[in-house]
Amino acid sequence: MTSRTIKGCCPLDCQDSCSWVAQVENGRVVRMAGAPDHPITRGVLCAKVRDYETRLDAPDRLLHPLLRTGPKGSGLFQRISWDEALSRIAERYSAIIAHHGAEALLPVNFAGSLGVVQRRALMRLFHALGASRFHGSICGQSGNALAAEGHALGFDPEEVADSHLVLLWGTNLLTTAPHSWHFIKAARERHGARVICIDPRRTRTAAASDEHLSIRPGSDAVLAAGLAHVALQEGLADLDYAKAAASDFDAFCEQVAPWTPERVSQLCGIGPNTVVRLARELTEARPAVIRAGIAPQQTQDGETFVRLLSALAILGGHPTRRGGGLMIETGPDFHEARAARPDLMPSPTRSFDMARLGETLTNDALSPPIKGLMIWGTNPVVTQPDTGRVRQGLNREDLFTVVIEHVPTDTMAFADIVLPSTMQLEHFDVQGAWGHHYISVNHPAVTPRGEAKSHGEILRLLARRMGLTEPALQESDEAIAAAALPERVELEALKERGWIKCSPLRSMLSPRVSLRTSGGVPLPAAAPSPGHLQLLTPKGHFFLNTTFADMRRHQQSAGRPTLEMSREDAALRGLGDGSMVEVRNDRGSVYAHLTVVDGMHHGVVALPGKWWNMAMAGPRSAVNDLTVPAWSPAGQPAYNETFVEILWSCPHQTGHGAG
Ligand SMILES: Nc1nc2c(c(=O)[nH]1)N[C@H]1C(S)=C(S)[C@@H](COP(=O)(O)OP(=O)(O)OC[C@H]3O[C@@H](n4cnc5c(=O)[nH]c(N)nc54)[C@H](O)[C@@H]3O)O[C@H]1N2
Ligand SMILES: Nc1nc2c(c(=O)[nH]1)N[C@H]1C(S)=C(S)[C@@H](COP(=O)(O)OP(=O)(O)OC[C@H]3O[C@@H](n4cnc5c(=O)[nH]c(N)nc54)[C@H](O)[C@@H]3O)O[C@H]1N2
Ligand code: SF4
Ligand SMILES: [Mo]
Repeated sequence: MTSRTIKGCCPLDCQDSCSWVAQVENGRVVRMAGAPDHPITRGVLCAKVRDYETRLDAPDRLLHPLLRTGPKGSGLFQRISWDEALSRIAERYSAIIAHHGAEALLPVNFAGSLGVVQRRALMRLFHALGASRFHGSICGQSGNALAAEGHALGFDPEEVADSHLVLLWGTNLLTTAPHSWHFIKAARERHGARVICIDPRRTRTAAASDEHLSIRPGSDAVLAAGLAHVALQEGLADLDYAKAAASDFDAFCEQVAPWTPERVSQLCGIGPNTVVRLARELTEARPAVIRAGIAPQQTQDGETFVRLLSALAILGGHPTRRGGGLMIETGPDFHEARAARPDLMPSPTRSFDMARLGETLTNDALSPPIKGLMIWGTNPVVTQPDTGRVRQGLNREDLFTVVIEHVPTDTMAFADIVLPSTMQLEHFDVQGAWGHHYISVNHPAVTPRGEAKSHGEILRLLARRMGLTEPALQESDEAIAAAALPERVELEALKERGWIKCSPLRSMLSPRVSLRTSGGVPLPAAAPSPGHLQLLTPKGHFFLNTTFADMRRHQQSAGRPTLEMSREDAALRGLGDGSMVEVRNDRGSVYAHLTVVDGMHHGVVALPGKWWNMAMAGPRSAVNDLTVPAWSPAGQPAYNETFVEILWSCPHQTGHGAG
């Protein structure tokens, strides 16, 4: 028996970017463990990934290229060879370019794999062809916009151990970035730091905190304005620092002046005394970290939310101390664009907001219209807002769609050609992170299952088939990965060591940022009628967005699609634990089992986990069938501004395939 251990890293869209060790015996991965000496991972993989090797041989794993044989969306395909798949793609893309120009092609990608080869390599092909591009994000786009203005949205999370107060603002860290808890625990032990969690739901993170403030969703900007009001009125703010850091400090003070604790309390559902106490704790801590999640950005006022949290961090002078400041996301010095090679574009091409795919694909006014797509690392039929319109677009007979995937997804069902992609245990890759400062390497542990190929290999094959001679389109996966490394990191050293900490250089001259919000302090979205409840769609503990929702073990761990409701709202409707309910609004309906929970803000329901339709034998449960087509000015989908009615539903009406 041969046995060896291989160093790799988790490619999923999670802030922890863990390093792992795969134990391989006789060509099979028999065990996975977190790298024991990695400062973030510390030997432990999460509840989703601890048996990641089982995904290699999942019963639904895509092993061969496929050609669609049934209507779009039906999921009917036949196996074809790579040779045929490449020829068909090359022919169709070439014909589209000949008739409509290269801008009729559009790549669509998100963060399904954070590996730079899996994520960016194929962009070289589209850039070289002169295809349309995409920008924006379905994740934290409000934060991205504020970071672009110069706001500091993160720092080395290991410094959190030196924080004296941890304010968790709309984040469920024990589910979504569980390893970050090491540093919160250390802050408690070293400095007696208090941990306060502001969340409409009593999550496992809220339960593990010292205090849970159950806030009305979307009223965070109001609360932040109230905290600033108290800090300024009581003379607690670090005025010297705030005046130096802000370009419009006086205007900001004027803006928050009307937000008295009493007024804030009426909108947020948090008592006025608590608002005052929180303001004092937050500004007096030396320092405090405001650790915010992505979910509270998911409103039409996402940018205002982030701006006000940045203002609170500045008012307390927190960024001047180790362990203090606003923390939403942070990453190592790593240059993904260099791997994507936008310089290969023959001339600047048009770009579409990736968070509005439905709109782009159904827009008759586009010239040229989008005629050819390639989708990888994202499952837009489940994760985009306005999924009805996404499906309508993907249903177009004149649209040629290639999907590269691991397993059949709701999106893959609309493909003309499907290409099987390697999983992280089967390919070489390198990645940055969005929650810490390590660059990680991933060595392949086993050879690819079936005929799966890495995206670097797909790039090289397709470029050759299309007759493209640009040398960058033939570079090896290692060369593509190396392009993203900063000058101070050698690929060979990274391959050897597994990870290298590479904090971004702190700019000595941070720009003065604007704290005043345009359009005032936004009020929370209101229900369209009294019976409606606000629907939150938080992350599931056992899924990574839509990934793993097809896996039996993960489904069993997650239970079933579940709607969380407060005791008060359930009693009002005569609903009890376990009732099958229809969650509906004028956009559609999904089904879930009700669970009555404590600590949930009244008027709010939550359906955790991105369940999808194809992976499930039962009724529809994909939440974005319900979410509103609304975006913030920067393009953040306002998933949270969705209101629904809840109806008791007879089991026989919702059996297999109903809805
Ligand atoms: N297990 C697991 N981990 C994940 C993911 C996953 O799917 N599963 N996804 C990854 C990704 S892509 C991301 S972006 C991150 C997201 O990480 P988080 O932002 O931490 O995740 P969410 O569960 O979306 O939201 C966190 C909390 O915000 C609360 N919330 C919702 N609306 C509001 C509001 O208006 N105000 C306040 N104060 N709180 C609100 C929700 O109740 C929820 O408990 O997690 C990553 N990690
Ligand atoms: N209602 C609602 N909608 C949301 C959210 C929400 O909280 N509520 N969250 C939003 C957020 S924060 C995010 S980040 C997005 C996530 O949206 P997506 O990125 O679309 O979701 P994922 O499930 O992460 O999709 C990853 C897909 O990539 C595939 N994949 C993974 N690795 C590879 C690979 O190596 N090669 C290929 N070819 N495919 C791979 C997986 O199999 C999976 O199908 O969803 C957004 N949508
Ligand atoms: S999903 Fe996150 S916590 Fe789990 S192994 Fe991957 S990086 Fe670590
Ligand atoms: Mo995300």
